[in-house]
Amino acid sequence: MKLYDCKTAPSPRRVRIFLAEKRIELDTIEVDLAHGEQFGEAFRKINADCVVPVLQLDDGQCISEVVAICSYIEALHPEPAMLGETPAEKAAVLMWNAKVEQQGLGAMADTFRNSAKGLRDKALTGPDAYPQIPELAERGRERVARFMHRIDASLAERTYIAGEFFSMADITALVFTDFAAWTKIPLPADATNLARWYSEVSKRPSTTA
Ligand SMILES: N[C@@H](CCC(=O)N[C@@H](CS)C(=O)NCC(=O)O)C(=O)O
Repeated sequence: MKLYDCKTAPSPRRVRIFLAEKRIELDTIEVDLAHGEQFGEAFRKINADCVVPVLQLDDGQCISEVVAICSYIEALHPEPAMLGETPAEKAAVLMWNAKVEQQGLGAMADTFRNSAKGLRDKALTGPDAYPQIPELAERGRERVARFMHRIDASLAERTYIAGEFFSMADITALVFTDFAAWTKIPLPADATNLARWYSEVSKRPSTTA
């Protein structure tokens, strides 16, 4: 198996942290997103959507989408469980992971991709050109701040994002929060539960993966 990766991008980082939590090492192939390698003929054969991560199995099958890759890895290596153990835990992890992806990372993507100078006609990932809409960048910043308050409120009731156990949902939320910090969107000053959680999960050795 090998992982098509990009060290600077948030989505493949989610898979690297997931693998590190499970102490799995995989061969990786760095895809140079900054220079457009994802749009070249060779990578399009790996993923026609032109995005990383992609896990390529030994028989050549390519699995894209972070959740699909992590589900495959969890099925092969169930311990430690990162997608929940009981049916209720599994549902909570997928539920929170989807919320963080859509409301957190999705809002961050709107903010970043609609304002970064190098992405002028690439406001959406993929092979097609989409011009930036500056209003979406502004709306994205507002949505990020709102969503941070939303997870702050839920973290008043539980230790981790999906319950009393560290999971895939925490990895997604950590990558979202780090991505926001990198684009100079800080944690809201009154989000004390989120700050407690962020400080705790940032200390995990897997986060440097
Ligand atoms: N929904 C996809 C998102 C993948 C994605 O957006 N990857 C970004 C890096 S974070 C990418 O490859 N971008 C290529 C580009 O910007 O052209 C997943 O879960 O894997």
